[in-house]
Amino acid sequence: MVAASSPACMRAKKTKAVGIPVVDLSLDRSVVSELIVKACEEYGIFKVINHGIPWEITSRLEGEGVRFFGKPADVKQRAGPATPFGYGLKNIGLNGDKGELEYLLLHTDPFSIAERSKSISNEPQNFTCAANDYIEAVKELASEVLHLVAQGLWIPDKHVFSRQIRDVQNDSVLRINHYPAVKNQDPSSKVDEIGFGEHSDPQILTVLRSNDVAGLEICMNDGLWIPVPPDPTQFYVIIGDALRVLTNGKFVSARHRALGNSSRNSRMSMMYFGAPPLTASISPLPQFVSPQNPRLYRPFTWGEYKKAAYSSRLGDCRLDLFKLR
Ligand code: GA4
Repeated sequence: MVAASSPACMRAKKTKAVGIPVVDLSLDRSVVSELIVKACEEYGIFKVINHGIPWEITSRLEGEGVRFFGKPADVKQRAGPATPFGYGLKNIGLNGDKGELEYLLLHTDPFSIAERSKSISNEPQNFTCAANDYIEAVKELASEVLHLVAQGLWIPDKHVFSRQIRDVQNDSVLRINHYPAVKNQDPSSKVDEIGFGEHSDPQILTVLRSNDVAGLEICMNDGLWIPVPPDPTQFYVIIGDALRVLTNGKFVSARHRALGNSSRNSRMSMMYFGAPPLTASISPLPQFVSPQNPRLYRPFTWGEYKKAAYSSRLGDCRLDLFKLR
């Protein structure tokens, strides 16, 4: 059940049929960059189509996920607990948050992936390759989106955002969430359960892909939740807190959640969270600060923000700790 003490956004029951913006990456770059900036300002989420990521790359990692989550509970536990990396069951983060899911949370560094693969797969090499190929592909997509963001914001240095996630020391993570299917029970009984509670992502941006089972919702400014329709062949980009700060609040970091799975099919989503190195400074870029638009956040490092995130509860507004006004 949704707790009475949960944030207003989470208590809102109504949903409305508003479309999440769709951005066709094959269109003219200047048109695309404008569409992306508008979507980042208004929604903090958009869907990308014609993204160029081969289906084979996505389906290979999905296959590895299905194989892993299909294993007996005691075998999966060998890849856990997720503190924070590894296999997690219902526990989220380090401060008592719970959700109706199981997941794998992995640092994207190839060495960490290779190490973790040993407890995830009987053929670790296959998991390692599938994860590394997927990470490379979505990182390219994220970089391309960040180039377009810079272009749409008229920033001459098109690498200003992308270099953060491309740095060899980047702190990006990969998450595979599995929301089990409802078996032999009234599907309506799961409706009020939360799969993964309301939160914003701390990183720069998230690239999300799910199978065709619904569940993801986004919170609009007016507190209404809107469903994000699943589309297995496409990707959603979600703006994170770090990019919100870099743009001095021009972009919104979308608050989102996953409902408990009420379907007879299990839901699986894969998220790449693009993050800078721990020592990177996260501070509003000078372009976004003026007497009319005073600086909203004090400078901090990604390491500091990550520490604040892991000391907080999922639904907390972590950015408030760094706000100046
Ligand atoms: C939300 C976004 C990513 O899934 C994540 C999550 C992380 C975790 O599951 O370990 C956190 C959550 C996320 C934000 C607040 C802290 C940390 C759980 C939690 C309660 C991997 C991330 O980077 O931050």
